[in-house]
Amino acid sequence: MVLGVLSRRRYVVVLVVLMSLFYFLKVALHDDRRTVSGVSAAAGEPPKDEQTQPKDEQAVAVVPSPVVPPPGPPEHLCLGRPRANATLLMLARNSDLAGAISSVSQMEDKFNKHCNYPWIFLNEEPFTEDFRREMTRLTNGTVSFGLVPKEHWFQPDWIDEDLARAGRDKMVEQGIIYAGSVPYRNMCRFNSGFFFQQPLLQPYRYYWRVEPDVEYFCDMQYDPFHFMQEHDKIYGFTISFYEWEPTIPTLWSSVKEFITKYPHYIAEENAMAYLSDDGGETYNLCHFWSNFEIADMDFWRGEAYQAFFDFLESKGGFYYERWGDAPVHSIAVALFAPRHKLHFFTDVGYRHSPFQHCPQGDDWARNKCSCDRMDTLDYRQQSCIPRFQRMFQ
Ligand SMILES: Nc1nc2c(ncn2[C@@H]2O[C@H](COP(=O)(O)OP(=O)(O)O)[C@@H](O)[C@H]2O)c(=O)[nH]1
Ligand SMILES: *[C@@H]1O[C@H](CO)[C@@H](O)[C@H](O)[C@H]1NC(C)=O
Ligand SMILES: *[C@@H]1O[C@H](CO)[C@@H](O)[C@H](O)[C@H]1NC(C)=O
Ligand SMILES: [Mg+2]
Repeated sequence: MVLGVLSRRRYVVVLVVLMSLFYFLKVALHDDRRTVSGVSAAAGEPPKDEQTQPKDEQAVAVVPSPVVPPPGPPEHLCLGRPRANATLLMLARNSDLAGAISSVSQMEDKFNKHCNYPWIFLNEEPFTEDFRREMTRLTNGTVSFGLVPKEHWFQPDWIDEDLARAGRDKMVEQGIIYAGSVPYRNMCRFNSGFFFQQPLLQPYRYYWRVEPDVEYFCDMQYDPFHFMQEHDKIYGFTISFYEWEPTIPTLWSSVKEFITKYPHYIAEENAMAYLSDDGGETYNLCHFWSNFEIADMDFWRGEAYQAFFDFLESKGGFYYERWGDAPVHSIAVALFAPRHKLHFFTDVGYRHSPFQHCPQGDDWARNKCSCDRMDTLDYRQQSCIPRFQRMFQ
Protein backbone atom coordinates (compact mmCIF):
# COMPACT_ATOMS: atom_id res chain seq x y z
CA MET A 1 0.00 0.00 0.00
CA VAL A 2 2.69 2.50 1.09
CA LEU A 3 4.94 1.38 -1.77
CA GLY A 4 2.03 1.76 -4.19
CA VAL A 5 1.43 5.41 -3.16
CA LEU A 6 5.15 6.20 -3.40
CA SER A 7 5.51 4.84 -6.92
CA ARG A 8 2.34 6.62 -7.98
CA ARG A 9 3.78 9.84 -6.56
CA ARG A 10 7.03 9.29 -8.40
CA TYR A 11 5.04 8.66 -11.57
CA VAL A 12 3.17 11.95 -11.11
CA VAL A 13 6.41 13.84 -10.44
CA VAL A 14 7.98 12.45 -13.62
CA LEU A 15 4.86 13.34 -15.58
CA VAL A 16 4.84 16.90 -14.24
CA VAL A 17 8.54 17.31 -15.05
CA LEU A 18 7.97 16.05 -18.59
CA MET A 19 5.02 18.37 -19.10
CA SER A 20 6.97 21.38 -17.83
CA LEU A 21 9.92 20.48 -20.04
CA PHE A 22 7.67 20.19 -23.06
CA TYR A 23 5.96 23.51 -22.35
CA PHE A 24 9.32 25.22 -21.80
CA LEU A 25 10.65 23.88 -25.10
CA LYS A 26 7.51 24.88 -26.94
CA VAL A 27 7.64 28.47 -25.65
CA ALA A 28 11.39 28.70 -26.30
CA LEU A 29 11.05 27.39 -29.87
CA HIS A 30 8.07 29.61 -30.56
CA ASP A 31 9.90 32.75 -29.37
CA ASP A 32 12.93 31.69 -31.34
CA ARG A 33 11.02 31.47 -34.57
CA ARG A 34 9.49 34.90 -34.03
CA THR A 35 12.83 36.50 -33.21
CA VAL A 36 14.61 34.82 -36.09
CA SER A 37 12.20 36.27 -38.62
CA GLY A 38 12.84 39.74 -37.15
CA VAL A 39 16.63 39.34 -37.18
CA SER A 40 16.83 37.93 -40.69
CA ALA A 41 14.82 40.93 -41.81
CA ALA A 42 17.45 43.19 -40.31
CA ALA A 43 20.10 41.43 -42.34
CA GLY A 44 18.36 42.79 -45.43
CA GLU A 45 16.68 39.80 -47.01
CA PRO A 46 15.84 40.15 -50.68
CA PRO A 47 12.20 41.19 -51.16
CA LYS A 48 11.28 37.75 -52.49
CA ASP A 49 11.90 36.20 -49.09
CA GLU A 50 9.48 38.64 -47.54
CA GLN A 51 6.66 36.88 -49.35
CA THR A 52 7.46 33.56 -47.71
CA GLN A 53 7.30 34.23 -43.99
CA PRO A 54 6.30 31.18 -41.93
CA LYS A 55 2.61 30.42 -42.07
CA ASP A 56 0.61 28.88 -39.27
CA GLU A 57 0.99 25.38 -40.64
CA GLN A 58 4.75 25.68 -40.86
CA ALA A 59 4.95 27.26 -37.42
CA VAL A 60 3.07 24.31 -35.95
CA ALA A 61 5.50 21.93 -37.64
CA VAL A 62 8.40 23.46 -35.64
CA VAL A 63 6.82 22.25 -32.39
CA PRO A 64 7.00 18.47 -31.76
CA SER A 65 3.54 16.97 -31.62
CA PRO A 66 2.48 16.88 -27.96
CA VAL A 67 2.05 13.63 -26.02
CA VAL A 68 0.34 15.53 -23.22
CA PRO A 69 -1.44 18.76 -24.22
CA PRO A 70 0.37 21.85 -22.84
CA PRO A 71 -1.45 24.06 -20.35
CA GLY A 72 -3.43 27.05 -21.63
CA PRO A 73 -6.12 27.32 -24.29
CA PRO A 74 -5.56 25.55 -27.63
CA GLU A 75 -3.97 27.99 -30.08
CA HIS A 76 -6.35 27.50 -32.96
CA LEU A 77 -9.42 28.42 -30.93
CA CYS A 78 -11.08 31.81 -31.06
CA LEU A 79 -13.61 32.60 -28.32
CA GLY A 80 -14.17 28.87 -27.92
CA ARG A 81 -14.47 28.05 -31.62
CA PRO A 82 -12.00 27.10 -34.35
CA ARG A 83 -10.51 30.13 -36.11
CA ALA A 84 -12.05 31.16 -39.42
CA ASN A 85 -10.14 31.37 -42.70
CA ALA A 86 -9.14 34.96 -42.08
CA THR A 87 -6.39 37.47 -41.40
CA LEU A 88 -5.90 40.94 -40.03
CA LEU A 89 -4.42 43.29 -42.60
CA MET A 90 -2.64 46.61 -42.51
CA LEU A 91 -1.08 48.64 -45.31
CA ALA A 92 1.42 51.02 -43.79
CA ARG A 93 4.56 53.07 -44.26
CA ASN A 94 7.53 52.78 -41.92
CA SER A 95 6.72 56.32 -40.81
CA ASP A 96 3.29 55.04 -39.62
CA LEU A 97 4.98 53.09 -36.81
CA ALA A 98 3.47 54.97 -33.84
CA GLY A 99 -0.03 54.84 -35.32
CA ALA A 100 0.40 51.17 -36.22
CA ILE A 101 1.42 50.31 -32.66
CA SER A 102 -1.65 52.10 -31.35
CA SER A 103 -4.09 50.39 -33.75
CA VAL A 104 -2.59 46.91 -33.45
CA SER A 105 -2.46 46.95 -29.67
CA GLN A 106 -6.10 48.05 -29.48
CA MET A 107 -7.16 45.34 -31.91
CA GLU A 108 -5.23 42.78 -29.84
CA ASP A 109 -6.75 44.00 -26.61
CA LYS A 110 -10.33 44.23 -27.84
CA PHE A 111 -10.41 41.08 -29.97
CA ASN A 112 -7.35 39.27 -31.17
CA LYS A 113 -5.81 38.27 -27.82
CA HIS A 114 -8.66 35.73 -27.68
CA CYS A 115 -8.00 34.44 -31.17
CA ASN A 116 -4.45 35.03 -32.39
CA TYR A 117 -5.50 35.62 -35.95
CA PRO A 118 -2.45 36.24 -38.13
CA TRP A 119 -1.42 39.78 -39.01
CA ILE A 120 -0.23 40.74 -42.49
CA PHE A 121 1.52 44.06 -43.07
CA LEU A 122 2.02 45.39 -46.58
CA ASN A 123 4.23 48.19 -47.86
CA GLU A 124 5.76 49.18 -51.19
CA GLU A 125 9.06 49.63 -49.36
CA PRO A 126 10.72 47.03 -47.11
CA PHE A 127 9.64 47.40 -43.50
CA THR A 128 12.37 48.46 -41.12
CA GLU A 129 13.69 46.16 -38.43
CA ASP A 130 12.05 48.49 -35.92
CA PHE A 131 8.64 48.17 -37.52
CA ARG A 132 8.90 44.37 -37.70
CA ARG A 133 10.06 44.02 -34.13
CA GLU A 134 7.35 46.26 -32.73
CA MET A 135 4.52 44.53 -34.61
CA THR A 136 5.79 41.08 -33.62
CA ARG A 137 5.98 42.16 -29.99
CA LEU A 138 2.32 43.17 -29.89
CA THR A 139 0.69 39.85 -30.77
CA ASN A 140 0.92 36.13 -30.21
CA GLY A 141 -0.44 35.55 -33.71
CA THR A 142 1.80 34.90 -36.71
CA VAL A 143 3.13 38.13 -38.22
CA SER A 144 4.10 38.50 -41.89
CA PHE A 145 5.50 41.40 -43.86
CA GLY A 146 4.90 41.67 -47.58
CA LEU A 147 6.49 43.85 -50.23
CA VAL A 148 4.01 45.19 -52.79
CA PRO A 149 5.32 44.61 -56.33
CA LYS A 150 6.00 47.79 -58.32
CA GLU A 151 3.35 47.07 -60.96
CA HIS A 152 0.69 46.95 -58.24
CA TRP A 153 1.73 50.27 -56.79
CA PHE A 154 3.20 52.89 -59.09
CA GLN A 155 1.46 54.94 -61.77
CA PRO A 156 1.49 52.80 -64.96
CA ASP A 157 3.45 54.05 -68.00
CA TRP A 158 0.35 54.23 -70.18
CA ILE A 159 -1.10 56.98 -67.97
CA ASP A 160 -0.57 60.33 -69.70
CA GLU A 161 1.41 62.17 -67.03
CA ASP A 162 0.59 65.61 -68.48
CA LEU A 163 -3.10 64.83 -68.21
CA ALA A 164 -2.63 63.38 -64.72
CA ARG A 165 -0.73 66.48 -63.58
CA ALA A 166 -3.42 68.75 -64.99
CA GLY A 167 -5.98 66.76 -63.00
CA ARG A 168 -3.96 67.08 -59.81
CA ASP A 169 -3.41 70.82 -60.30
CA LYS A 170 -7.11 71.41 -60.84
CA MET A 171 -7.91 69.54 -57.64
CA VAL A 172 -5.30 71.51 -55.70
CA GLU A 173 -7.04 74.71 -56.79
CA GLN A 174 -10.30 73.29 -55.49
CA GLY A 175 -8.65 72.77 -52.11
CA ILE A 176 -9.30 69.02 -51.97
CA ILE A 177 -7.43 66.82 -49.50
CA TYR A 178 -4.56 64.78 -51.05
CA ALA A 179 -5.27 66.67 -54.32
CA GLY A 180 -1.65 66.85 -55.42
CA SER A 181 -0.53 63.50 -54.03
CA VAL A 182 0.51 60.70 -56.40
CA PRO A 183 1.31 58.26 -53.52
CA TYR A 184 -2.26 58.68 -52.23
CA ARG A 185 -3.54 57.71 -55.68
CA ASN A 186 -1.18 54.70 -55.75
CA MET A 187 -2.65 53.63 -52.41
CA CYS A 188 -6.26 54.01 -53.58
CA ARG A 189 -5.61 52.01 -56.74
CA PHE A 190 -3.74 49.31 -54.80
CA ASN A 191 -6.58 48.95 -52.29
CA SER A 192 -9.08 48.84 -55.14
CA GLY A 193 -7.48 46.25 -57.35
CA PHE A 194 -4.41 44.57 -55.96
CA PHE A 195 -4.22 43.96 -52.23
CA PHE A 196 -6.16 40.68 -52.38
CA GLN A 197 -3.73 39.36 -55.01
CA GLN A 198 -0.69 39.53 -52.71
CA PRO A 199 0.85 36.07 -52.14
CA LEU A 200 0.60 36.42 -48.36
CA LEU A 201 -3.17 36.90 -48.64
CA GLN A 202 -3.78 33.96 -50.98
CA PRO A 203 -4.35 31.41 -48.18
CA TYR A 204 -7.19 33.49 -46.74
CA ARG A 205 -10.76 34.31 -47.57
CA TYR A 206 -11.76 37.00 -45.03
CA TYR A 207 -9.77 40.01 -43.84
CA TRP A 208 -10.24 42.81 -41.38
CA ARG A 209 -8.62 45.97 -42.67
CA VAL A 210 -6.86 48.02 -39.99
CA GLU A 211 -5.22 51.42 -40.48
CA PRO A 212 -2.65 53.17 -38.35
CA ASP A 213 -4.10 55.66 -35.86
CA VAL A 214 -7.61 54.27 -35.65
CA GLU A 215 -9.49 53.35 -32.49
CA TYR A 216 -11.51 50.29 -31.49
CA PHE A 217 -13.78 51.17 -28.59
CA CYS A 218 -15.47 47.93 -27.57
CA ASP A 219 -14.68 44.38 -26.48
CA MET A 220 -15.57 41.86 -29.15
CA GLN A 221 -17.70 39.10 -27.63
CA TYR A 222 -17.81 37.03 -30.80
CA ASP A 223 -15.72 36.39 -33.91
CA PRO A 224 -16.87 38.69 -36.73
CA PHE A 225 -15.30 36.40 -39.32
CA HIS A 226 -17.56 33.56 -38.17
CA PHE A 227 -20.44 35.97 -38.31
CA MET A 228 -19.64 36.82 -41.92
CA GLN A 229 -19.41 33.18 -42.89
CA GLU A 230 -22.49 31.99 -41.04
CA HIS A 231 -24.70 34.83 -42.24
CA ASP A 232 -23.47 34.69 -45.82
CA LYS A 233 -22.03 38.24 -45.71
CA ILE A 234 -19.36 39.54 -48.06
CA TYR A 235 -18.85 43.08 -46.77
CA GLY A 236 -19.01 44.59 -43.28
CA PHE A 237 -18.69 48.29 -42.36
CA THR A 238 -19.26 50.71 -39.50
CA ILE A 239 -19.28 54.18 -41.09
CA SER A 240 -20.96 55.43 -44.25
CA PHE A 241 -21.16 58.92 -45.68
CA TYR A 242 -20.87 61.06 -48.85
CA GLU A 243 -17.80 61.14 -51.09
CA TRP A 244 -16.30 64.43 -52.24
CA GLU A 245 -17.66 64.75 -55.77
CA PRO A 246 -14.62 66.54 -57.27
CA THR A 247 -12.49 63.42 -56.58
CA ILE A 248 -14.72 61.24 -58.81
CA PRO A 249 -16.28 63.46 -61.54
CA THR A 250 -16.49 60.68 -64.14
CA LEU A 251 -16.71 57.59 -61.91
CA TRP A 252 -20.47 57.20 -62.14
CA SER A 253 -20.60 57.64 -65.92
CA SER A 254 -17.99 54.85 -66.11
CA VAL A 255 -20.11 52.70 -63.81
CA LYS A 256 -23.15 53.26 -66.01
CA GLU A 257 -21.12 52.34 -69.07
CA PHE A 258 -20.01 49.15 -67.32
CA ILE A 259 -23.58 48.26 -66.38
CA THR A 260 -24.69 48.68 -69.99
CA LYS A 261 -21.81 46.56 -71.25
CA TYR A 262 -22.08 43.82 -68.60
CA PRO A 263 -25.70 43.78 -67.37
CA HIS A 264 -25.36 40.14 -66.26
CA TYR A 265 -23.04 41.14 -63.38
CA ILE A 266 -25.77 43.16 -61.69
CA ALA A 267 -27.26 41.13 -58.83
CA GLU A 268 -30.94 40.63 -58.15
CA GLU A 269 -31.98 42.53 -55.02
CA ASN A 270 -28.88 44.68 -55.21
CA ALA A 271 -28.30 47.84 -53.18
CA MET A 272 -28.69 50.39 -55.97
CA ALA A 273 -31.10 52.30 -53.70
CA TYR A 274 -28.15 52.97 -51.37
CA LEU A 275 -26.07 54.46 -54.23
CA SER A 276 -28.67 56.32 -56.20
CA ASP A 277 -31.90 58.18 -55.44
CA ASP A 278 -33.11 58.03 -59.04
CA GLY A 279 -32.76 54.39 -59.99
CA GLY A 280 -29.14 54.66 -61.13
CA GLU A 281 -29.24 57.82 -63.23
CA THR A 282 -27.05 59.76 -60.78
CA TYR A 283 -24.78 58.77 -57.88
CA ASN A 284 -25.76 60.17 -54.51
CA LEU A 285 -22.08 59.79 -53.37
CA CYS A 286 -22.90 57.32 -50.56
CA HIS A 287 -20.12 54.89 -49.74
CA PHE A 288 -18.83 52.68 -46.95
CA TRP A 289 -15.70 54.07 -45.33
CA SER A 290 -13.16 51.47 -46.37
CA ASN A 291 -10.54 52.13 -43.69
CA PHE A 292 -12.76 49.73 -41.69
CA GLU A 293 -13.61 46.65 -43.70
CA ILE A 294 -14.38 43.09 -42.72
CA ALA A 295 -14.85 41.46 -46.07
CA ASP A 296 -14.62 38.38 -48.27
CA MET A 297 -11.70 38.50 -50.69
CA ASP A 298 -13.33 35.85 -52.87
CA PHE A 299 -15.73 38.60 -53.94
CA TRP A 300 -12.84 40.85 -55.03
CA ARG A 301 -11.19 37.86 -56.72
CA GLY A 302 -14.39 36.95 -58.54
CA GLU A 303 -15.27 37.54 -62.16
CA ALA A 304 -17.61 40.51 -61.71
CA TYR A 305 -15.25 42.57 -59.58
CA GLN A 306 -12.23 41.70 -61.72
CA ALA A 307 -14.08 42.88 -64.85
CA PHE A 308 -15.20 46.02 -62.98
CA PHE A 309 -11.72 46.90 -61.75
CA ASP A 310 -10.15 46.29 -65.19
CA PHE A 311 -12.79 48.52 -66.74
CA LEU A 312 -12.20 51.34 -64.24
CA GLU A 313 -8.44 50.95 -64.55
CA SER A 314 -8.72 51.36 -68.34
CA LYS A 315 -10.38 54.76 -67.78
CA GLY A 316 -7.33 56.01 -65.88
CA GLY A 317 -9.51 57.68 -63.24
CA PHE A 318 -7.32 56.54 -60.36
CA TYR A 319 -4.73 59.04 -61.70
CA TYR A 320 -6.61 61.54 -63.91
CA GLU A 321 -9.03 62.06 -61.05
CA ARG A 322 -8.63 60.68 -57.55
CA TRP A 323 -10.94 57.69 -57.40
CA GLY A 324 -10.92 56.27 -53.89
CA ASP A 325 -11.06 52.59 -52.98
CA ALA A 326 -14.05 53.40 -50.75
CA PRO A 327 -16.48 54.39 -53.54
CA VAL A 328 -15.03 51.71 -55.84
CA HIS A 329 -15.51 48.92 -53.27
CA SER A 330 -18.90 50.28 -52.19
CA ILE A 331 -20.33 50.56 -55.69
CA ALA A 332 -19.14 47.03 -56.51
CA VAL A 333 -20.59 45.30 -53.45
CA ALA A 334 -23.81 47.28 -53.78
CA LEU A 335 -24.33 46.27 -57.42
CA PHE A 336 -22.76 42.82 -57.85
CA ALA A 337 -24.10 41.23 -54.67
CA PRO A 338 -27.58 41.02 -53.16
CA ARG A 339 -28.00 43.64 -50.46
CA HIS A 340 -28.51 41.08 -47.67
CA LYS A 341 -24.79 40.23 -48.03
CA LEU A 342 -23.80 43.68 -46.75
CA HIS A 343 -23.56 44.16 -43.01
CA PHE A 344 -23.54 47.20 -40.73
CA PHE A 345 -21.54 46.16 -37.64
CA THR A 346 -23.62 48.33 -35.27
CA ASP A 347 -22.02 46.68 -32.24
CA VAL A 348 -18.39 47.46 -33.20
CA GLY A 349 -17.13 50.83 -31.96
CA TYR A 350 -14.66 52.44 -34.33
CA ARG A 351 -12.99 55.79 -34.94
CA HIS A 352 -10.95 57.06 -37.86
CA SER A 353 -10.60 60.78 -37.43
CA PRO A 354 -12.74 62.84 -37.87
CA PHE A 355 -15.67 60.36 -37.71
CA GLN A 356 -16.67 57.59 -35.38
CA HIS A 357 -19.33 54.99 -34.85
CA CYS A 358 -20.25 54.38 -31.21
CA PRO A 359 -22.62 51.49 -30.39
CA GLN A 360 -25.83 52.30 -28.53
CA GLY A 361 -27.93 50.75 -25.76
CA ASP A 362 -27.10 47.23 -24.61
CA ASP A 363 -24.19 46.87 -27.05
CA TRP A 364 -22.46 49.88 -25.55
CA ALA A 365 -22.75 48.61 -21.96
CA ARG A 366 -22.15 44.92 -22.56
CA ASN A 367 -19.07 45.46 -24.73
CA LYS A 368 -17.59 48.08 -22.37
CA CYS A 369 -17.30 50.63 -25.16
CA SER A 370 -14.97 53.51 -24.37
CA CYS A 371 -16.72 56.05 -26.60
CA ASP A 372 -19.22 58.83 -25.98
CA ARG A 373 -22.56 57.44 -27.13
CA MET A 374 -23.64 60.92 -28.25
CA ASP A 375 -20.72 61.02 -30.68
CA THR A 376 -21.70 58.67 -33.48
CA LEU A 377 -22.14 59.54 -37.15
CA ASP A 378 -25.05 57.13 -37.77
CA TYR A 379 -28.00 59.50 -37.99
CA ARG A 380 -26.22 62.80 -38.53
CA GLN A 381 -26.77 64.77 -41.69
CA GLN A 382 -23.49 63.55 -43.28
CA SER A 383 -24.39 59.89 -42.80
CA CYS A 384 -25.70 57.42 -45.40
CA ILE A 385 -26.77 54.86 -42.76
CA PRO A 386 -30.47 55.80 -43.08
CA ARG A 387 -30.34 55.05 -46.81
CA PHE A 388 -28.72 51.69 -46.07
CA GLN A 389 -31.27 50.75 -43.42
CA ARG A 390 -34.26 51.89 -45.49
CA MET A 391 -33.50 49.14 -48.01
CA PHE A 392 -34.35 46.49 -45.41
CA GLN A 393 -37.64 47.98 -44.17
N1 LIG B 1 2.99 51.70 -47.76
C1 LIG B 1 2.26 52.80 -47.92
N2 LIG B 1 1.09 52.92 -47.28
C2 LIG B 1 0.38 54.04 -47.46
C3 LIG B 1 0.80 55.10 -48.30
N3 LIG B 1 -0.13 56.07 -48.27
C4 LIG B 1 -1.09 55.65 -47.45
N4 LIG B 1 -0.80 54.41 -46.95
C5 LIG B 1 -1.63 53.59 -46.06
O1 LIG B 1 -2.90 53.53 -46.63
C6 LIG B 1 -3.92 53.71 -45.68
C7 LIG B 1 -4.70 54.97 -45.97
O2 LIG B 1 -3.84 56.09 -45.89
P1 LIG B 1 -4.19 57.36 -45.00
O3 LIG B 1 -3.01 58.25 -45.08
O4 LIG B 1 -4.65 56.91 -43.66
O5 LIG B 1 -5.39 57.98 -45.83
P2 LIG B 1 -6.81 58.51 -45.32
O6 LIG B 1 -7.30 57.53 -44.30
O7 LIG B 1 -7.66 58.53 -46.56
O8 LIG B 1 -6.58 59.86 -44.77
C8 LIG B 1 -3.20 53.70 -44.33
O9 LIG B 1 -3.17 52.35 -43.89
C9 LIG B 1 -1.82 54.19 -44.68
O10 LIG B 1 -0.86 53.68 -43.77
C10 LIG B 1 2.08 54.94 -48.97
O11 LIG B 1 2.53 55.79 -49.72
N5 LIG B 1 2.75 53.77 -48.74
C1 LIG C 1 0.94 35.95 -25.36
O1 LIG C 1 0.60 34.80 -24.59
C2 LIG C 1 1.12 34.81 -23.26
C3 LIG C 1 0.83 33.45 -22.63
O2 LIG C 1 -0.57 33.17 -22.72
C4 LIG C 1 0.51 35.99 -22.50
O3 LIG C 1 1.00 36.04 -21.18
C5 LIG C 1 0.82 37.28 -23.22
O4 LIG C 1 0.18 38.36 -22.59
C6 LIG C 1 0.38 37.19 -24.66
N1 LIG C 1 0.87 38.37 -25.38
C7 LIG C 1 0.06 39.10 -26.14
C8 LIG C 1 0.72 40.25 -26.82
O5 LIG C 1 -1.12 38.90 -26.26
C1 LIG D 1 -9.21 29.79 -47.28
O1 LIG D 1 -9.74 30.60 -48.31
C2 LIG D 1 -8.98 30.63 -49.50
C3 LIG D 1 -9.63 31.63 -50.42
O2 LIG D 1 -10.99 31.30 -50.62
C4 LIG D 1 -8.92 29.22 -50.09
O3 LIG D 1 -8.11 29.24 -51.25
C5 LIG D 1 -8.33 28.27 -49.06
O4 LIG D 1 -8.36 26.96 -49.56
C6 LIG D 1 -9.11 28.36 -47.77
N1 LIG D 1 -8.43 27.56 -46.76
C7 LIG D 1 -9.08 26.72 -45.99
C8 LIG D 1 -8.23 26.01 -44.98
O5 LIG D 1 -10.26 26.50 -46.08
MG1 LIG E 1 -6.42 56.76 -42.66
